[in-house]
Amino acid sequence: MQVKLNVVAAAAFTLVAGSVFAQDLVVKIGHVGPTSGAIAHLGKDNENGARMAIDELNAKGVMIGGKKAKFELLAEDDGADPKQGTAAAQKLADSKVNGVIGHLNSGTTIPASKIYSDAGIPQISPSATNPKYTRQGYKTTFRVVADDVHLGGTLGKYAVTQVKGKSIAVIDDRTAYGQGVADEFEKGVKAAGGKTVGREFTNDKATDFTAILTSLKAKKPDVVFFGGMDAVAGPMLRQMKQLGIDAKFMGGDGICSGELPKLAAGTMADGQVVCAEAGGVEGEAKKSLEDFKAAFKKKFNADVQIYAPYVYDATMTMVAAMQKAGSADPAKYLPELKKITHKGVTGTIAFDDKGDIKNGALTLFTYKGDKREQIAVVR
Ligand code: ABU
Repeated sequence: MQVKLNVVAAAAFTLVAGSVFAQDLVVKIGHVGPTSGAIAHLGKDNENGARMAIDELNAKGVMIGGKKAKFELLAEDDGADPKQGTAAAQKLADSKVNGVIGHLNSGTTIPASKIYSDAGIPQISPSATNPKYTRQGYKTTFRVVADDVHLGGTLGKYAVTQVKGKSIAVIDDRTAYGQGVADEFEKGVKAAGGKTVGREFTNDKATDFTAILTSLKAKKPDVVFFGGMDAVAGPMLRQMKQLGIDAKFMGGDGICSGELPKLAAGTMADGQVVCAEAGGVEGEAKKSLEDFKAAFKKKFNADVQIYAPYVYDATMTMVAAMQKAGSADPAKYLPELKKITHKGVTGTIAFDDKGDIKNGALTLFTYKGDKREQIAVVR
């Protein structure tokens, strides 16, 4: 008799639980970044930004079209490799994700964007800065940071007018990002009336720069610009010191991480490095960003590297569009995403016709000791 009652009770529970679950709306958000390899620290930073948003949304109990949304994060590792990037994109498209936040690198984001476009899946990159990403004519591509035209051009001008560089050397890692931002930097230097004295290249896995640095040393540079990521910039700074190259070192957002001093193993002089994050806030808006960074540290026991707040904002922006549309169906919320204005921790997010952030900012930083210090926010 007792057994029979238990069976009836279990069936009733299943029915009740089933009806509750039937009213929920499962929303799958894909995230892709390199969580393995040399820049895994940046990939994990990004992924944790997405995790932070998803956990908050689930705790809040967000309603979409009258249903309680249950958000699932489908996190993929692309190893910063274009082939792995497209494989991850295909996997997410096959899983019928409602949207994608990523990828981190331009070299993976651009080829992956075709897959998402073909599948009609909205994609917001929180960190890929190569301009081509949003200039392919796809309706599904968005980015919440400034692009390399803005980033490289501003840094090029800054190298001439503020750093007072007279003989500027340029190195890039031949990736979509590194080469692109270095090209824009050179254009910026020339537009400001400055002079570049040499251009060398390496790759994103290199560890020995003796040959290219020796060649540049002969040209007596007072500024070296590197288009690439922090995992390569750190050892490059170490070897510049070993070779006695006493020059300022500049780079874009890829080197502008919290990890750079560690990667350079204490060889960075105070104020030697100048880099820029492709976003930023000023005045009262800084409080939200500082609060985010404190909450991130509490949750993950790690400092923000660069782009976790932008990933968080990208995720929140996508979900805000779903709420406005009353649907997580990509075809229904995409028009809302195009016209959204979302107040995030990194500032106000709204997109232009291409999907680029409107009125994007840059934040210039230097390092004192092992701490990144803000120089200025520029637009
Ligand atoms: N924007 C720097 C790192 C990511 C990328 O664009 O490749």
